[in-house]
Amino acid sequence: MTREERTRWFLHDRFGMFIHWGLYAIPARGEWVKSNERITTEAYQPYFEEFNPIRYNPREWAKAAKEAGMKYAVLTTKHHDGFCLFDSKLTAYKATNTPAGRDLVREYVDAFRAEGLAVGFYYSIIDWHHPDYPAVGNHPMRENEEYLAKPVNFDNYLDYMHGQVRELLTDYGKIDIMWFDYSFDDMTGEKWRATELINMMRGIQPHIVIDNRLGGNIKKREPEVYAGDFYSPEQIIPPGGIVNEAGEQIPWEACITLNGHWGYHATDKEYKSPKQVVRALVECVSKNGNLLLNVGPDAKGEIPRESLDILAEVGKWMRRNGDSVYGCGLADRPKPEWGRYTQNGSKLYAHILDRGIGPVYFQGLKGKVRKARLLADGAELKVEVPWMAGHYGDTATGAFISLPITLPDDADTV
Ligand code: JFZ
Repeated sequence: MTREERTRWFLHDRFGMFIHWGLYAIPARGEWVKSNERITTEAYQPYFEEFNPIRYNPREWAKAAKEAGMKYAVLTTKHHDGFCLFDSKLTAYKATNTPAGRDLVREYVDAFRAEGLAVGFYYSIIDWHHPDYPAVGNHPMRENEEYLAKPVNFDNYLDYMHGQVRELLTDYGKIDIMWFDYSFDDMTGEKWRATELINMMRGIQPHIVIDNRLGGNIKKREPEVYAGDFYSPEQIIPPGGIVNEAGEQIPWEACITLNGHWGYHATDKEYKSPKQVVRALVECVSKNGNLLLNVGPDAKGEIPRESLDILAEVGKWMRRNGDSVYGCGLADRPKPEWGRYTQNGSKLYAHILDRGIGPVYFQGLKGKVRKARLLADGAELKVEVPWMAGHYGDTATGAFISLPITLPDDADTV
């Protein structure tokens, strides 16, 4: 399969749920807490012995994602702390050995598939727990000098890492996305035996869409086999979208948190508004990208109320305006001053983000608008040229569309 064939559904669906969940939900200070606070493996162990998400019901998570208009999800199967949410045969450091006593990944896959969403796995190639992962970069998982001096056999770790990826792609049915995280400095590409890894993966699930964090350069005309299927900007929407060396659009997905943390953080209440989320999604699609919006469930297994409320509001907008997102992408015209265009074939969607006064001006569309409708309620919109327009030289090629004075509360898409 070509990258274009693999990513066709991904570029159509545009909007996914990222889920960062693990032992770090107990300290509730984000997923990097072990590293940031130099917590030793010994001091982190009580979280393992205590982990028991009694209210974990991934069907509720899947319904919240579906109601928000999301079409796929990506769950952390193992984050940097090395704790596995799945029943790996290669380690005892897994959810089935905690009081939870269950394969949390299997329940996630079953629940999201049951709600009709595509299913993805996040997998950290960095591992602060495995004895043969070295202390490199800013990953001080070796807590003391004696531990730092201990020699490691990195190939043993790579056998473990490859083996777990094989487990994930063999034991849980059809998986749609593999979201690796992350290469850094010289720890990239073949340092992970990435070609061998990708070839193994494609042998098991040839259709699977893979991110670009194994390394390589996805922007090359001929990228490495492990450079991935999509570019993965984080906490930012790339100003001009993402193109390769030849100027060709390449698939990308911006991953963004709802507050300031990926993993559950009990006191971070700085959440983005539903309107900010909708605008971020529209901006991504207008630049031919996807949005992977994160939730960080708590130690009991529940998505924070604030996140659920935002997702519900976004879902209201998506139910009335989703046609301007799904199957849409970069428009064949420059960004207008009042907002963003998205386009699907001959249908042009105008997202009026900064309305101004009077009719909205559409540069270059004179005589080209067959009909205009407010997407939220289907109301007809008048295409008309205001009598003063003749006096403005730059309107010779434009069209003016008049909008109702009061738009339906969530309708700003024409
Ligand atoms: C990584 C993780 O460390 C983080 O916890 C979260 O899972 C996020 C989605 O991915 O964050 C990164 C990855 C790479 C860089 C910075 C943060 N980088 O290359 O600077």
